[in-house]
Amino acid sequence: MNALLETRPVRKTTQLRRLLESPHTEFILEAHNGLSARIAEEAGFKGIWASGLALSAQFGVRDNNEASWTQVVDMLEFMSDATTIPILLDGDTGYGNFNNLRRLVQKLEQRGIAGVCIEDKLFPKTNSFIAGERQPLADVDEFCGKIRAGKDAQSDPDFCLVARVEALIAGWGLDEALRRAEAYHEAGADAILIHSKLPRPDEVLAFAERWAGRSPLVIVPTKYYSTPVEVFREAGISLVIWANHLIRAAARAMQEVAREIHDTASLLNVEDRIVPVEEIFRLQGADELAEAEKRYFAGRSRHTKAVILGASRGGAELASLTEEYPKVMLPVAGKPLLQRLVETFKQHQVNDLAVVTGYRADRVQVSGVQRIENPAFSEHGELASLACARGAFGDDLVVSYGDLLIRSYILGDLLDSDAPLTIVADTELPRPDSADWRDLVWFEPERAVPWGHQARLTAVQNRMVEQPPEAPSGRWIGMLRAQNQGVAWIETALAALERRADFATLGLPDLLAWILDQGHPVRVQRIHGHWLDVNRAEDLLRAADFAHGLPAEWR
Ligand code: SPV
Ligand code: MG
Repeated sequence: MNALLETRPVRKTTQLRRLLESPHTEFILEAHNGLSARIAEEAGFKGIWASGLALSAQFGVRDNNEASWTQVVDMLEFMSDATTIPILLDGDTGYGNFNNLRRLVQKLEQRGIAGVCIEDKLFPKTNSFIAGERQPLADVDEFCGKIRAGKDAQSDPDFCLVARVEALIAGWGLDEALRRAEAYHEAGADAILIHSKLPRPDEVLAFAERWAGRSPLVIVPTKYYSTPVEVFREAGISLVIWANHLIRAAARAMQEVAREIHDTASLLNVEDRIVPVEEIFRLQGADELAEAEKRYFAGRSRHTKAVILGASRGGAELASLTEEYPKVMLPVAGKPLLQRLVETFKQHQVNDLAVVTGYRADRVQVSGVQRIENPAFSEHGELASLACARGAFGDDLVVSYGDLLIRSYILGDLLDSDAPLTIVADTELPRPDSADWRDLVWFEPERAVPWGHQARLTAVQNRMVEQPPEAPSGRWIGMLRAQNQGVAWIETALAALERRADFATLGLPDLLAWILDQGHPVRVQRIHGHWLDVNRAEDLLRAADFAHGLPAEWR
């Protein structure tokens, strides 16, 4: 069939049949587990030899049918799942008589294995390179019955059964090898594997000449490896099996690295010789899972980042407490404020956290949080600190003042918002003569449901100087969430405001005001208490009560 006309992926059985029947000499490589199978495919091989030697070796047992056939088949399933190329199983003697082979063929088909090779020895077999001449051969008629049973058991017409002739290995000579091959061919084998343990290909080439293309011929040049493949091509060999080279490569690499780590008690010498863990992730297909999570697992796959502003020392009222520490590291009931906020984020699976530091940056120590320094914090307002954290923005971002304590549901609701930009505002207003009379917001119900929690921001002010025509609707608590275009609005606003001469004096409300001016909708998530910030020494006591869950008067 013309490959260009094929729309569906070619079945693995068909791929293997094509390799065997190809007019060219083809090559397949040994693999022994899912990872090595994928590596073989990535290297460009069109097929895999599931070697009995290598499979038993990776289990740490001998090539004497010590691993059960179901253990082999379980491993084959991982290998098949990890690859798109056909796998030819080295099925030893078929793990029993004709009946065992029938069941094996059915199970192999069910697990996506394209073919099986069986050898004319007796169960339990021994590797051909271990005293091969002493190994008994199967009775030809019995072996032919096994072949016929295997062929009758397959349901996919392209599943391949390769009959392996061990007569040369056992020292029975060329004529016996040919007699057996002819019988197996007659019994229905799709190909003949002629095996030899000589360091030169002579007997295999002699066999090929006399076989004269009666059926595809397969060889395993482990011992006569120095033969140029051109020789095999000229001899009309259909399939060459590189039968054990990944397990041997892995063993050497593991021995060297294990010894090095043990002897030096250090990883320094090995790090550059081994693949990075990211390469392991790639081989495992981690990217595909990340893509699938986007498609199928929307809620959980959200990757929200958070930027916490913690550069300032805190106001004059905290001066005596903040000689050594910035405000965010002040202890509340024995734990720094920032630590409490970080734990709230982590409760909601927001684990990608950055804190902008400035004053006593060295004292900001909270594990699992990236620190971004704003060296000019003393001349700068919060907006400049936010600009320092630009590199930590993703397409889903929470920005928060660092001195906040909130009940966890507030962040949970914020993370549920589907608006591009959402701020949290308390509808309870501070006293106009207090230091908290700032970050004031005006909003109106977003939908015609006056009792709903969602509202639409209409105005925002850093600090109100004049009495406004309308009383503020609430106070922004200093936490916002932006998603996708909302993050773009913030980035654009930062870029525009940075050009202003007074940039250093601006706060986050100025950013929100700029975004509102552009006509972008900003959602307000309304709350009523359940949070506090720390501006004065007595706030720390209230914060301790809050942290302990005591029903305190917070404002
Ligand atoms: C295997 O790879 O397990 C084989 C080939 O059977 S050989 O080890 O050369 O016999
Ligand atoms: Mg084998």
